[in-house]
Order: sequence, then C-alpha cells, then structure tokens
Amino acid sequence: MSATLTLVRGDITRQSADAIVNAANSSLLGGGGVDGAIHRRGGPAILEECRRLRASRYGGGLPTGRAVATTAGDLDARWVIHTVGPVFSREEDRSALLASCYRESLRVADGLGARTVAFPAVSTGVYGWPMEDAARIAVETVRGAETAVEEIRFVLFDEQAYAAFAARLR
Ligand code: AR6
Repeated sequence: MSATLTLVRGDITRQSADAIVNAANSSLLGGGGVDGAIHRRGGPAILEECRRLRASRYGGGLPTGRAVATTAGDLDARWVIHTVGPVFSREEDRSALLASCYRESLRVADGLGARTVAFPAVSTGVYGWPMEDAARIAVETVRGAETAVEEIRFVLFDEQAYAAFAARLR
C-alpha cells in the first residue's frame, strides 16, 4: 500500500505527527531554520539525545543523506527524525543525496513504526536548493519509496514553497 501525500502550509513545529523530520546539519547540535525552531519548541531533551549520538554512533557527525531519530521532547510527536540535506551546488549534481534524505527518513520511520511523518522542504533554506527542483525530488522520492508510513505530510513555510509542492502533487 502506498502512503497518502498531504500538504500543509505552516510551521512544522506546530504539527501533530508520529514523526517530525528535521532539516539538520551533520553536527546534530542545532542551527537556524527548521532545526532552530525544532530545538526551541522541542526543548533540551532533543539536544541531549543528539549529544549522546555524537558521543556514540555518530562521532564524526551524521553524514549527508542519512537520518537518525531522537525523542521529540515537547513537540506533539513521538520522534524527531534528523536528516542532513546536501548544500545546493551548480557544479555538482547532488540530487541523489537529497532523495536519500527522504528515503532514509522513511526507512527510519518504518523502523520505529511511525504511521504519520511530517517533512519540511529539506535543503531549500540555508542550503540554497531551488524550491521547484527540491519539490520534484521530494515528491518523486516519497512516491517511489517502499514504506509502511500511511501519511507523508509536507509542511511548507511559505506560499511559494506550498505552490511548488502542490504543482508536483497534481
Ligand atoms: N516550519 C516549516 N518550514 C520551515 C520552518 C518551520 N518552522 N522554518 C523554516 N522553514 P532550513 P536547510 C523552511 O534552512 O536548507 C540550519 O541551520 C524554510 O523556509 O531550515 O536544509 C541547519 O542547522 C526552507 O524552505 O534547512 C543546517 O545547518 C526549508 O524549511 C541548515 O540550516 C528548509 O530550510 C540546513 O539547511
């Protein structure tokens, strides 16, 4: 069975879902954008678990394109799945890494038994990925993924992002 894809315009930290995906960086120790918002609203429990991951499995940081789960702290979710998007480059095609973020996040979600997963538009902020291309990669990848997740929700911060994803879902 394939997952239902839904779109919401808003702040991902206000979502209720089994898992909320964070557009993190390799350090797992926080940053701006979605990452900053998740740590602010989710509280210190998330960062504590991230620090433990850095002290154990991910001493060198979480590689680009991979995903790992922690508690969701005070968010209305059971888990935060941290994934590291690629920085956009005009010289090098890094699309496979961006696709990997979505695929790996869903794989982690499946391992946890999550049924609803909320994604931001990974790499489209600080990491500079053009929104339309990012929307294409995101939608194609989750459509092609084998997953037991029932709802994949894209949570888009602004109208332009929402429109780009909506155009791909039609
Ligand atoms: N809810 C939903 N979407 C949001 C929110 C929010 N609260 N805040 C921003 N966006 P970004 P990246 C949108 O920069 O490009 C951090 O410093 C935003 O408009 O959060 O993957 C990390 O620590 C954009 O469309 O993630 C990394 O260092 C999209 O979410 C780096 O940024 C992603 O923007 C990761 O950069």
